[in-house]
Amino acid sequence: MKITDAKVFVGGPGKNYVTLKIYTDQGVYGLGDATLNNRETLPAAYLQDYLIPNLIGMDPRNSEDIWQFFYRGAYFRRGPIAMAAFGAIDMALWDIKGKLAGMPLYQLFGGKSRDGALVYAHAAGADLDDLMDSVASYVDQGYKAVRVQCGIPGMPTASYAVPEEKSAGTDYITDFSGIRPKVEIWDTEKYMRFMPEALQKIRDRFGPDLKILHDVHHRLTPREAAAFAKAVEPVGLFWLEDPTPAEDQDALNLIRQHSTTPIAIGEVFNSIWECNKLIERELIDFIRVAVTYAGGITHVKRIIDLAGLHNVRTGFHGAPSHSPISMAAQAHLNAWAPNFGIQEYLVLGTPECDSLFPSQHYLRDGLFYVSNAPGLGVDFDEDEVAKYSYKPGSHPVVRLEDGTLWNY
Ligand code: KDG
Ligand code: MG
Repeated sequence: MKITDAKVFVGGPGKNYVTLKIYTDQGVYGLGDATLNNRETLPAAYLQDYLIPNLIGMDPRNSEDIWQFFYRGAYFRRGPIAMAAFGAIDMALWDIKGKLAGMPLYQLFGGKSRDGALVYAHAAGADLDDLMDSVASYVDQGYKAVRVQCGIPGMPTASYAVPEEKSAGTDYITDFSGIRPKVEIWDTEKYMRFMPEALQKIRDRFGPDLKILHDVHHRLTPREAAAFAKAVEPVGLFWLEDPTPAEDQDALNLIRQHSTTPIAIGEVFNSIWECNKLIERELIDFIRVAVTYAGGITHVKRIIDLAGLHNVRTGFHGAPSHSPISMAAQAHLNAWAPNFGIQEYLVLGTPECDSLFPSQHYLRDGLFYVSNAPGLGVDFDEDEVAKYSYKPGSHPVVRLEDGTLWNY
């Protein structure tokens, strides 16, 4: 069996999804997602210029050897661009494998450990009242877990993932007005004074059963993060995400020494070599990698198994920049993984998105149910994608009030 061709498509409704389609001499094809938010053209070029010419003629069933060939063969290894490109190839090869076997992927991993997988939604508000309304709307829809982000009184601009105006919903991150970023102003003291109390008010209003998550988005120093994690202990968070920037992994020691608040990290990690210390030293409770830019199913499965040895559960990244293809790959892993924790999930199911990526996966009462179709269980309409084109966008940058550049 041989790979005869592969094509990359960039575009989608409100997102620059990077979709890879691998064709074979037996008519079976596979789909992969290489979307790297606001840098989408780079994994697309890596696939087109370097990987696809090598892929043609290979036996698609040898997904392990193909992964090793690209990873070891690149010499300059890792990084989000390369790992997203390898990730897309790997997903597509697993999709082909499942279709050849006539089985959904979770069966090839070892079968289902659960029917529905717990997901969390994103609630956000320009102020606390606005956030309460947003949380209430998700609770009414049946969500059991909600991430909460709130505008901070006195902060000169909106902060991470928070709308600038009340009732504007989640102001989601990418600014499509061009590649020059907007500037957000950050003030740690104002955040530290306001946020623990706001989280407690959310707990008081919604009761003990709602799983509440919060993303610090790398904004605190180790000492501040330790103090914050300790201050929010009475709230009983499901997790506190990215309290400090991930480069300094020893920072986590200080947080652990001072608090038992569960910690989730990993959405900016691209390989097992970036998270093995955190996992083996049991400095985190949830690993947040994504199958897209952590090298696909083959590599993320290794991370899941390592995490399982150390009581670390999964909480894969699922920001809306991931297409339904990588969300399907994660859904199969979530159905199988014995150490599954939760899945970040933003409803992608607009009519436009469903027409581009038809599937039978569904969400009910805050749980995600994976399709039983062979392979990933999601398709891709080449005629639909022709309606969209690439739109340059950017994440904001963050500065302190004196102008110092800070972590987005
Ligand atoms: O592109 C960046 C986003 O994916 C990231 O900011 C989202 O932190 C994020 C999250 O937890 O979803
Ligand atoms: Mg995050």
